[in-house]
Amino acid sequence: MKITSAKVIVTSPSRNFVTLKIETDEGIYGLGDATLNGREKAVVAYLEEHCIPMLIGRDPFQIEDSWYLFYRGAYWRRGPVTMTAVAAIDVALWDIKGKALNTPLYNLIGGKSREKVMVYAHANGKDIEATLGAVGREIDKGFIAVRAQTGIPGIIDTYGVPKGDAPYEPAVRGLAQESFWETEKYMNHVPKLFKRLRETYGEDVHLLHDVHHRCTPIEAARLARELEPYHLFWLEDAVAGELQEGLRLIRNHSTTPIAIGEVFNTIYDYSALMVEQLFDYIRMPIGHGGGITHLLKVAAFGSVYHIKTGFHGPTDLSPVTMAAALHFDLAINNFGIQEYMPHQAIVNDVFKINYKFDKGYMIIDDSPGLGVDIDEAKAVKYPYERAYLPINRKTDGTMFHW
Ligand code: EZ4
Ligand code: CO
Repeated sequence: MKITSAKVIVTSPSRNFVTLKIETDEGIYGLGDATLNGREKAVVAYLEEHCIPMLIGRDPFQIEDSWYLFYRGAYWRRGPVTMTAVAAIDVALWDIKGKALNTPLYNLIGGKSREKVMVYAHANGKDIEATLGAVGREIDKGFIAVRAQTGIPGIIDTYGVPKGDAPYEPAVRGLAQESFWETEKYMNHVPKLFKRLRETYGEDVHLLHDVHHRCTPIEAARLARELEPYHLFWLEDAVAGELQEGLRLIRNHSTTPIAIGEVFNTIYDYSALMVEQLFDYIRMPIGHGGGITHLLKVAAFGSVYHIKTGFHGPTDLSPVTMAAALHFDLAINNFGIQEYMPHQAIVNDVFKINYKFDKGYMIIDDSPGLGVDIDEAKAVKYPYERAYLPINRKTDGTMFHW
């Protein structure tokens, strides 16, 4: 089999998605997700200018060699743009192989280790009362794990809480909007939310929280310690992703489990953290971390240290990444949990999906390959629209982490 062509499809049903489609001389094609929220066109250019010309004529079954061609064969390696492009190529090749061998992807990477994938929902509200209600609604839908984010008195807007009634969506069309932040108010408020959540919903529901990179190491250590009585499933991105050493301070002060890595893109962002066992859950998604080939290595390395996966699954990853993640989550032993932020219904006008939510878990059918398809005629009905993630300032104007 040979790769005869490849193209990048950009579509925006409610939000932008970038999809790589690789075609072969046997009529089989594969899909990869190349969406990098707010920087979509950078990945489009990287794929079109630098990767697609090198793909033509290659054997799509040589996935490992292709991975190293696009990773090691680029002198300027690593980084989110590059690794999102590498991921899209890698996932599309696995999709082709599954279709050619007429078997679901999970069978190519070890076979099923479980029948269904535990997922967590998002719940948020403008204050503690509203967040309590939102968590209750997710539990009523059947979720057994819920991430809770709440508005903070005295802070205009908070990560994870939408301004109006629309579902939370991180990127907004147009240029970057400004938000404002005060860590002190946040740190005093969040433990009150989790106290109320445990009083209201008991010990059994898994509760998660995302700090979204906003604490210094000593602040994060205090927060993790103050949340300890509420037994979180995890505290996510308690310090900024690039500050690996910061996790040591959290560990020294708390037993709250730590998740990190949604902005990481290779094993080299994690290796010291794993060996020193400074965190518990790998967040790097297949779509941004070099694809299935690389995540298999990251997960295997983590398994040595009893670290589990908990892949990022926001709306800014397309159904192609969600399906790839679900196959992966089914197959590996050290799966922990999968984030599930449902796409708006209009996304299904462009993408045909093969997974569904069922009582706290996701299940996926046994279509060959990934099992997700894209309708190119529908995709052109939703042209790209520039969108940005917000920027964040302290209330005195200092540029801060978003
Ligand atoms: O802000 O995916 O855990 N989830 C998150 C997300 C990220 C967005 C950025 O594009 O932190 O909401
Ligand atoms: Co996050």
